[in-house]
Amino acid sequence: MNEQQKQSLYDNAKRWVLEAGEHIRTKMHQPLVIETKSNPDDLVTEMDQDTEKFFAEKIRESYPDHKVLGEEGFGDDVKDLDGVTWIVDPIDGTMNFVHQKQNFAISVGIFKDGIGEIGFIYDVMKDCLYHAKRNEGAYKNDQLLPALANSIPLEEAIIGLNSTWAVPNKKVDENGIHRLIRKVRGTRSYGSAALEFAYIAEGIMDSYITMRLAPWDIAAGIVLVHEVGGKVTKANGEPINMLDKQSILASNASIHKEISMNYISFK
Ligand code: 2AM
Ligand code: CA
Ligand code: CA
Ligand code: CA
Repeated sequence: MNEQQKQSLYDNAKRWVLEAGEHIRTKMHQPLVIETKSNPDDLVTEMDQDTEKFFAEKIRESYPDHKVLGEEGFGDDVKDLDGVTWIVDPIDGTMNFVHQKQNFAISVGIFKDGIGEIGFIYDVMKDCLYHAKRNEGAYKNDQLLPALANSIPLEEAIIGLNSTWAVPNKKVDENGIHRLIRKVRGTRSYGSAALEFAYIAEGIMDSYITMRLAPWDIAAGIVLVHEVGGKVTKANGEPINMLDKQSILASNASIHKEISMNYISFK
């Protein structure tokens, strides 16, 4: 992919992300069909499905040789990341979408031969677009995001966690997580993995630790966080497998190593 092709891919993806967001906003107050998936709290709506269909159609029409990996099953059965793959979460934070009508995002990551090239995280109700191209910096709307500070002590960090950590869990060394919670300045839980990644890229949160995320939860976020010098790994520091689900530690570099080495032992 040359620079011009990359720019045109980026421009099309951006247009579709904004168009999908606009569509969601106009339909926001219409009644929703809500179903559940793996458990009663795992929600999906027609809007998740329609938005993913919208992306799959646009991508297939313009880029028949690209692959689509999406949460709701309208993409392809992706077995490898050879060539160009669009990794799409049509609505990240569906529970927020349903209950709060805000605090959800469209997340689109474009990978080439396994490397994250382009990322979009669109906070639909705030009309705020986080975007990045590899080696060209990350932006919040028109504002270039500065490189993350490299010397934040853990005592002054804010970390994103969810309630998984407050209940007993066989896999988790609660001791480590509890020590970490006592050590840091504060914790947050936003309910959208994509937005938590965006906040790390923006430098308003220092780490995000979570149990089990899928490729579409993290694809765009990885591109953004890398562009500002942050690190994304499995919770114990091992490299991510972009075709699988896994725990995640996304963080500015200053505390990434300390957290993965001294506080977390699970995969
Ligand atoms: P989703 O809204 O696209 O499903 C919630 O803390 C975050 O975890 C959201 O980003 C949510 O994405 C993600 N998540 C991943 N797997 C989930 C599951 N099985 N149930 C609920 N949220 C899940
Ligand atoms: Ca979901
Ligand atoms: Ca998601
Ligand atoms: Ca989703």
